[in-house]
Amino acid sequence: MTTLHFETALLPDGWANNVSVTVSPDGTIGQVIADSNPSETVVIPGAALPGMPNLHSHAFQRAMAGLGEVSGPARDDGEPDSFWTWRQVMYGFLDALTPDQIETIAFKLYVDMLKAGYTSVAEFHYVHHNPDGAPYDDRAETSRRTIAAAARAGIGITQLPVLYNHGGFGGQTPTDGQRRFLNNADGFIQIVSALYAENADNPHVRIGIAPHSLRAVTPELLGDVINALNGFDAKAPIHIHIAEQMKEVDDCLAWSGQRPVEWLLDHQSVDERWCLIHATHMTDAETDAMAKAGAVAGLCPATEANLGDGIFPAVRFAEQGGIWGIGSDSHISVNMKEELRWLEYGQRLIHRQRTVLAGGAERSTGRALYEAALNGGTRACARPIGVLAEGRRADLIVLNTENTPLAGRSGDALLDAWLFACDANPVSDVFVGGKQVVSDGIHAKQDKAEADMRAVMEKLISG
Ligand code: NGQ
Ligand code: ZN
Repeated sequence: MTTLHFETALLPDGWANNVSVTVSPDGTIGQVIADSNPSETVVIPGAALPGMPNLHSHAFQRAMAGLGEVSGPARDDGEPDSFWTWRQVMYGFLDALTPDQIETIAFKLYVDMLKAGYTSVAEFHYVHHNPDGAPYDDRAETSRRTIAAAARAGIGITQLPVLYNHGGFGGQTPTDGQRRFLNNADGFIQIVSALYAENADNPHVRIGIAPHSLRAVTPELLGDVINALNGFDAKAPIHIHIAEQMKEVDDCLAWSGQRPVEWLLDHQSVDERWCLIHATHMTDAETDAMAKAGAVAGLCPATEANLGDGIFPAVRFAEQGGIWGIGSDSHISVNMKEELRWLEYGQRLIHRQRTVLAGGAERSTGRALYEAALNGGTRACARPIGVLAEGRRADLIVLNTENTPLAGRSGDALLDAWLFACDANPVSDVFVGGKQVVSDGIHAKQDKAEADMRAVMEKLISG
């Protein structure tokens, strides 16, 4: 049992000073005591907060961040650059990516996530096969590499192997660019069962599944795989991309007569184990029904802006009691404040109001955003995280409060200053399962991660 002492910390019922947190050898919090007066122990200066879950990641995309910003050739059909043209660039990027490279990119990304204050990640993992599209000898090869990268970096992971078998609604034939993603039910369940067998007793790892989208599966395949999953774990998380683009909504209507969220709510028992990624384009009725179902909205504002998706109806969803969390998705940036700030700013711009997600009178917007994202991220990752309390993982971050704009502030004002007014990253220390992985802003393996990543990027660009 080790004990950590913090000058100040955000506990479930608010801020407290002189907080001691005991951590058992397996990384779980024992006791949390406020106003304790440690004598011989080191008190960690700054403000401690639960570490943030990053509920949506495609790790490999970090290596192409920024490469999709050049406008494409003017096209005969007059279609502008869009999500769909970006997706072609992304598919091209997968032509040669090796398992070693996949692991190196994820390792560097996860080191950067920890430094940014994310202490766990839900990896929506869909590059399963080799560049020809044939499975590796070990079908779970690239999934294992991702879990290994998380272990090396020291971040908790919810690994979500992706079910992907079709190129569009109604079981359309996949395109060549999708060849590395494809599995039928049997091949997919082999991956899931291998991952369950290996990670059953590891408190840092949780396994779930991610049907990629309603475009990539048929209703039958979706049902079969969820039934099989329930044989392993009837509470395992299920994540799916949904209603991100208007073309997707239109194609779903043409296929089924229903919109994507409407279809899903009607055909699956969507509840708290589900995380609907993006869910950007919903009617009011869909928004209310999704909130009522308890599914988490997996919001990725930086990526959604980058890809030109649209703006999620966050105000209505929150008013209906909807639960949401944040992810950095394509990793166009790895910066928690961008996700939370842009979520709030998008809503301010639409509604022409301020403090729109504060959730009531005289509440700090920063605190409300941070706690909502902790809550949704915890549900989506399906691990005992997100709160500094007995029985949860000892995953926490410490903000350096010595420099402006945090200096001289306390309590919620620290969160408002960080999320709205900080340009530098004030995260100084990060603990995962009670183990310190970032000290004074430095991750012990950051130089190795940077050197290896640079070598991969040079190779990928030179071909
Ligand atoms: C993805 N990304 O799987 O990486 C997707 C694009 C698709 C986002 N949805 C591909 N942001 O949805 O077909
Ligand atoms: Zn995604």
